[in-house]
Amino acid sequence: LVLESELAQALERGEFELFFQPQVAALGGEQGGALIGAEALLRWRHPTRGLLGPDAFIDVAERHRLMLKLGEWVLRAAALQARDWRERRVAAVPIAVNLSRMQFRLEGFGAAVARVLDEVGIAGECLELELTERMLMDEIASAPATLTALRALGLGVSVDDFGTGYTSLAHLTQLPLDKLKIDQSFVAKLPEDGGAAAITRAIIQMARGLGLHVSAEGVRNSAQRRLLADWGCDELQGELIGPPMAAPDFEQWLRQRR
Ligand code: G
Ligand code: G
Ligand code: MN
Ligand code: NA
Repeated sequence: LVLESELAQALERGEFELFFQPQVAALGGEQGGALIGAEALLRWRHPTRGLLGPDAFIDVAERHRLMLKLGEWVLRAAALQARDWRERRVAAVPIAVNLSRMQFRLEGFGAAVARVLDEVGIAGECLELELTERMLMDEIASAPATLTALRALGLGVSVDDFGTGYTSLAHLTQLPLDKLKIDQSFVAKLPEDGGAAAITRAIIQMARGLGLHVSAEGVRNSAQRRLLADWGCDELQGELIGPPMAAPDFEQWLRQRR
């Protein structure tokens, strides 16, 4: 059990870190094509319990206002990493940041993002934001304006875990979005499961019809990669390509791949 006060203290002590999972073009070799992005995934280097993933603490942070502070830390850390990778010519790809519902609900969230970009000195194109269907539908009244403001800053907006929520398709066509990320539960059942295959193909077709990019998460084997590429999926993410890694390991992964 984690307490809010422990999280606040961890933030002050600098115990949070971002890991990065590569996102690559679906077309290319056995492990996909060119690097086109990296997803930032939050970790807590706990002094006694080791490396903790978000499942161990996000819910607690969400129940308190600490998630706003933590979310802003993540945004700034991702922005700093994007700047560092550009400056050192490691990679000039956007870093995708997972938003919490509390951040997305915040009035003036667009302005808060603009402030971080300005402070760090990067363009909006250096970041992408991932939202869940649930977050979009819960804030359907304010979502169009918020998304429009974010995209005006140059940020890409993706719908995470797509296919598991309850996005009204009517709303989907109206919202200014850039990308759908097919939930890994569907990808995990490929290639055997006919139902998962039908849903995956339908999402890819729909995304293309709506002019959205489409990415598949949790790609673990080459049969999955081949099917997704054949079906027209643009991007891949998953263990087959690379796991979430600390920044130095990500850089090493990238060097070895070239
Ligand atoms: O690596 P993985 O265990 O990191 O992530 C588990 C869940 O935690 C995923 O659903 C992911 O979207 C979420 N998550 C990871 N990093 C962050 C973050 O920085 N902020 C928020 N709000 N959620 C995150
Ligand atoms: O933000 P999102 O809910 O998409 O979080 C992605 C989660 O999926 C993270 O916890 C990440 O560590 C995990 N993950 C990434 N690639 C794979 C994979 O190939 N297989 C499985 N099972 N999990 C993965
Ligand atoms: Mn995500
Ligand atoms: Na996801």
